[in-house]
Amino acid sequence: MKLIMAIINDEDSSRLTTALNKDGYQVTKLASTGGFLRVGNTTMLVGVEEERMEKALQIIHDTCRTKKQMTIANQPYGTAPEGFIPYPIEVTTGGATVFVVDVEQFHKF
Ligand code: 2BA
Ligand code: 2BA
Repeated sequence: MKLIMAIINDEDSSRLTTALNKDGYQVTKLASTGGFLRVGNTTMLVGVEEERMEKALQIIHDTCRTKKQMTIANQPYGTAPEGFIPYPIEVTTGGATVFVVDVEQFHKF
C-alpha cells in the first residue's frame, strides 16, 4: 500500500475530493499552510493499493493543473512608496506537490 500526500490549492480541493471519491478512493483532507507564502493550502492524504496508485496520481494531475492568472501587485499597507501605482502581474496558481510513501502497516480499529 502507498500513501499519497498531495499539497494543493484550497480552490481545487473540493473538485479533487469529488473526483477521487467517484473512482472509489478514500481521502482525508487536512487544512495546511505553506511555509513560504504563509497562506492556507490543502493537504490530501490518500491511502491506495499499489496497483491503483497511478490512476489516483492521474486524477490529481488532471484536476490540479496550473493556470496563469492576473492579479494586482500590492505593497503591504504603509510600505508603498508615495505615488506607488498598483499594477497587474501574471501569477501561476494551482498545481500539486505530491509525495508518495510506502505504508508499512494499515489498520482500521
Ligand atoms: P510550490 O512549489 O508549488 O509549492 C506549493 C506548496 O507546496 C508550498 O507552499 C508548500 O506548502 C508545499 N511544498 C512544496 N514543496 C514542498 C516540500 N519539498 N516539502 C513540503 N512542502 C512542500 P509555500 O511554501 O507557501 O510556497 C508557495 C510557492 O512559493 C511555491 O509553490 C513556490 O513556487 C514558491 N516558493 C516556495 N519557496 C520558495 C523560495 N524559497 N524561493 C522562491 N519561491 C519559493
Ligand atoms: P470519510 O471519507 O468521511 O469516510 C467515513 C466513512 O464512510 C468510512 O469510515 C466508511 O465507512 C464510509 N465510506 C467512505 N467512503 C465510502 C464509499 N465510497 N462508499 C461507502 N462508504 C464509504 P472509515 O473507512 O472508518 O474511514 C474514516 C475516515 O478515515 C474517512 O472519512 C477518511 O477521512 C479516513 N480514511 C479512511 N480510509 C482512508 C484512506 N485509504 N486514505 C485516506 N483516508 C482514509
